[in-house]
Amino acid sequence: MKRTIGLLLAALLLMPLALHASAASVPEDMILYFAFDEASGKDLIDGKGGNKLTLDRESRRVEGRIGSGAVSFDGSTDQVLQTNSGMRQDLTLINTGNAFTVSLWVRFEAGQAEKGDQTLIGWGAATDYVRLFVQGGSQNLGLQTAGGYPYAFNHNPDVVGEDKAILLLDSDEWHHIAVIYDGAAKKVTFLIDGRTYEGIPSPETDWADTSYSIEAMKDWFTLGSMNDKSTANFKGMMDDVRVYDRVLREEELLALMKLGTPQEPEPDTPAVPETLDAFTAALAAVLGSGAAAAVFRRRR
Ligand SMILES: [Ca+2]
Repeated sequence: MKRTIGLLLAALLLMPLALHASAASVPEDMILYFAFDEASGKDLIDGKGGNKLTLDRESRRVEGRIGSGAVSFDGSTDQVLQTNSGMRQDLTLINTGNAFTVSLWVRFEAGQAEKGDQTLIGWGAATDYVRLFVQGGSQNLGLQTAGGYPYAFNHNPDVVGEDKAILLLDSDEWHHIAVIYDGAAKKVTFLIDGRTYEGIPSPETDWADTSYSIEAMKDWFTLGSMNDKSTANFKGMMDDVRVYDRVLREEELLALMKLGTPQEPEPDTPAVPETLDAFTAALAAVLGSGAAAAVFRRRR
């Protein structure tokens, strides 16, 4: 009986370890996850599994906004991070007939407001692509497919004022960006630092008649540039890129935004004893010293 109590207590004491392990798992509905937290090297591993990007040079690794690492882009035409090598070929990444959510952290270099288009993420080939970018002309955050439509911005590009995306982003500080595409409603929503902006389609846009499908990594998945690597390059830093195959709820996106901020310690979490003596002492605190000693006499 006492041995049973001891084993039960041991299981209870070890529970925090088990809970911690499950909390670290990657959600099923996430289809890509690049944390950029590898200690060194050029490989960028997809935490969801099965995919890999490659840095053109290791020095692009910088201090992370979430976790230990992030990657930097210099905005030039010949030193752009991207590759499709090592990517799974069976992955339906973006299909505008369905739903998807992209979440990432970016840090634009200040003074880049006059730069042309800056692509954050691109999918697909030169003639069949979707990209998330800041447009040079309107200076707003946008989602675009080849041919210019469907094409949506975080608000009407004719609007001027403090809501211009580039004014929010062009600041040498980290910002959280999300784009949510609701395939059923044919609706695009952008979030910048937790604030919602409805996507305003361009006049010729008809999402309802369009079902762009980037079925696989047959061509390109790029970070910081268009598919051909040489145009619309991003200048700044990027971290924690996540792609989901559904619409994320607002509270889920706000939780992603809070990642990396200092967390309050969990109250009254029992410490896990590292030695048998410490374990005996912990057991004695619950059972009394005589009962604890009896448990270990039997085990020894
Ligand atoms: Ca990171």
